[in-house]
Amino acid sequence: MKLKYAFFIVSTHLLSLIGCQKNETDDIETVASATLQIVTLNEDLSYEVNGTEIGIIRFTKKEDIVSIDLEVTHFPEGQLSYYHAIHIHNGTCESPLSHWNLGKDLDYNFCNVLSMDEVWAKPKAGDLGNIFINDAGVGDFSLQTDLYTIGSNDASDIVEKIIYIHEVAENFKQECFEGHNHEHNNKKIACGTIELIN
Ligand SMILES: [Cu+2]
Repeated sequence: MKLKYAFFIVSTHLLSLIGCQKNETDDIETVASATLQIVTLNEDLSYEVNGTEIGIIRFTKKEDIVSIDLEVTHFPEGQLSYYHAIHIHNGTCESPLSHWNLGKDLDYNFCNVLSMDEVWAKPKAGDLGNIFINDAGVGDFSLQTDLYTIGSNDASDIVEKIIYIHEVAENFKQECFEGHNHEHNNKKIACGTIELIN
């Protein structure tokens, strides 16, 4: 009888342990990522993704917040020791289209839209910011936002959008406050397609 009771205690304890673990996995964030590869411009103005990986960007969603972490480890020579703009674009790496703007047309401006209770301060929803790449070709960038979702299949979903890292930095704040029309020709360096992981 005693032994049976002990077994009961142990097994309920085990069950509650399993229960705990399950609760933790229920909490598990949705994750997406893109591997960034160097692109070259073709004569017909399409791009070729050349297979040289320079880094990875991860998107992790927990509750309503998406954390973005970009790690660059092998930026190409000749582009080092300065800042580079990072954008989310529509289209494909081979045929990139305009900046992704959360399903809104490009006239819609996100400068004063709130992200995490602070103004986004960048014209397009797909304007992530600038990453500093050091002289070893290494850099990282991170950002959190409640504007994006992962795998929701609606206008805020970043899955299947593309990430582009450009040659030079952009002054997003100035673009916001001077009625600036975003018509840069900022050379494209590396691209990746955002894919759902779980
Ligand atoms: Cu871009």
